Amino acid sequence: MTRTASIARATSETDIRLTLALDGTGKVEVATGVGFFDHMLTALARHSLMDLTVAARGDLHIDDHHTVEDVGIVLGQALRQALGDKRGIRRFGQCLLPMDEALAEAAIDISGRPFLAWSVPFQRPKIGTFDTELVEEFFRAFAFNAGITLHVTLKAGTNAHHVAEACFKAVARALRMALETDPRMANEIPSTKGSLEG
Ligand SMILES: [Mn+2]
Repeated sequence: MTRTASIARATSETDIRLTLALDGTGKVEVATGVGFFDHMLTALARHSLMDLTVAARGDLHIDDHHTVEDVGIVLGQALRQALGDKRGIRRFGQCLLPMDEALAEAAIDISGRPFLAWSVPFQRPKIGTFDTELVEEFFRAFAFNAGITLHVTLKAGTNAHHVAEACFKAVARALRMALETDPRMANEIPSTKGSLEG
């Protein structure tokens, strides 16, 4: 069984095509028109070892908001689809990730219950032209559409580029752990309820 998904989504604000393979090698091809966001999606794929392609055309003449949020929606939908009934996965994952002065912690439960606990203060509103508040928007859209519980907490950090990047890498590493199959649980759904459908 291959854990992959391919989704196309078009609205009046964005047009997104995305493919995802959970058991990949971190192969990435992303073009969203938002440079810093491409940099973050690349980090997310590389460090989760998911293969990811994203081609997005959004209403960037307004700002980056719709594009970033909608890629989060589609990536979440793709993750949910690729996971199927979640048989055999580790389900939980966590990572404490340093990047120079920044230290970000991510904890994930592939629970079927969407939740985002976000505690990441940015000291600057912008990274280049990118609004730092969009990092939270992305992860909320991702968590809610994937149906996962996601906690991200910043332990230290002042440089906004480092803070954002540490968050993406921490989530990537936590995801990698949670998505992995557990040989001791090969055909089991890791829930006492017998379902992780939410
Ligand atoms: Mn960087």
